[in-house]
Amino acid sequence: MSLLKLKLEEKIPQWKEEASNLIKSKGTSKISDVTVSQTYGGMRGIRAFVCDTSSVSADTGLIIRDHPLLEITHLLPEEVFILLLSGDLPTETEVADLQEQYKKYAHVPKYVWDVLKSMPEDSHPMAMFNTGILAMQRESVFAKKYAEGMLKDDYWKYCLEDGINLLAKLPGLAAGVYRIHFNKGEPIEYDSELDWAENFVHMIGIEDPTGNFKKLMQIYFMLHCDHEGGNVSAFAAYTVASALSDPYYAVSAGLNGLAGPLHGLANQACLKFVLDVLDHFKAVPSKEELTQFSWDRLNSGQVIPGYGHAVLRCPDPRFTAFMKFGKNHIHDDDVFDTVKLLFDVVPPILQEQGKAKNPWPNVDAASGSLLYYYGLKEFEFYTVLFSVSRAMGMVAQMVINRALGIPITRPKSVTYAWLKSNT
Ligand code: HAX
Repeated sequence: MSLLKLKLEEKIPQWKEEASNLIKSKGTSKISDVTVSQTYGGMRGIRAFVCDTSSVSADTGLIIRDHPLLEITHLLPEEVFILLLSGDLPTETEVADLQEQYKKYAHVPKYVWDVLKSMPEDSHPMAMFNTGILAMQRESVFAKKYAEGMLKDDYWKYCLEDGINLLAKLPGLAAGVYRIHFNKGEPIEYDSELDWAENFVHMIGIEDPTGNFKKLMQIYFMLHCDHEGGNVSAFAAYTVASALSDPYYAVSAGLNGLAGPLHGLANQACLKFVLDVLDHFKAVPSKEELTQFSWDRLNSGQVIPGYGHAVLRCPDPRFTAFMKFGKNHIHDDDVFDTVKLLFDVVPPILQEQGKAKNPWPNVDAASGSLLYYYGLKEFEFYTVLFSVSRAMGMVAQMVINRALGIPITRPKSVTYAWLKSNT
């Protein structure tokens, strides 16, 4: 049995007891009121369910299990997954144990490549990635055990088994999507000497003479891992998993949400915007030129990708971490220099325009420029990388929810007529 599973076996009874005591003592206490505007406004700000893996505060951003993100950016993705799930910073032995599990399950079955190769050439990499995940749904142990009549107390165990099995394959699946979609040759097999993120760099087949691309991918996969429970992808996965759809279905559902331009797809839009700027000016523009360019874009009714957020009201710490990486490793690069200039120019413009509640950059404003620098230039692919990482948060959340016995999601909708006569 994996060390992570053993650790959860110890912790889950305590988590269940805490939740049950809280429901007994404070079950009728109110934590939110709902206004008419919220019913028409994306349910923004309504406190309606629990997510313990991470939280996002308006002025700090992402906090993973009580650790503000900027204090733990050194963690490997494997370490952050254990932290998300268990609440503990892992020991070296626990990390090595998870890495062994990943190696055991890393091979992507050939039928997945056959399916992906048969898709039309203009299929989006996100559609291919999600198709790959759905094609593997037949591997779900959770679904098999459910059909055999597993006990409710065992749901989380098979959810975890599927989750680890799936996470193990995601770097390979992502790299394979890249190679097939962009005609880079056959998918490359996993190397058992490398860790999860290093393997992605190995399997995508892009040269990394300095080793810095591997470092970037370690931090990239770490930073995107989770963003509490109410964002589109996490909430979609939460809802689908609550129907006891297995992790393959539920992660895929979440990632279909991540594929939206207001959510994860913004990172491809963001780099495209930066490249459009460079294409327009044929060089890094002056501050005045970029200011005018940004106003023109806003005035034409388009958003500035990579800026704004539904919850944050400060520069996203994930952006800050990427900028730090870029400033340490990248010098004299037009794309990264434009990203830096945008950070000077865009917030005051959005403040002056007065529409966006948050004028600051989000996670997507810088990440693409770093990938581009290391040779991953096909920005249509970027959301797939976001997905590889975000699947960790989704899996962690669904394991905990099954452990706590969270029932099927079913909020109540109301009609316009009901609102008119009841408010
Ligand atoms: N550029 C221009 N206008 C913006 C803006 C931006 N970057 N951000 C917000 N606004 C506008 C909104 O479009 C909205 O305008 P309307 O009233 O005309 O509809 C107004 O400001 C109020 O919006 P808000 O309340 O501040 O923002 P929302 O919570 O509705 O939306 C978004 C949050 C992230 C979707 C939004 O800021 C946006 O579209 N940003 C650009 C796209 C982007 O970067 N998305 C990635 C977000 C991070 C993420 O989830 N990654 O996965």
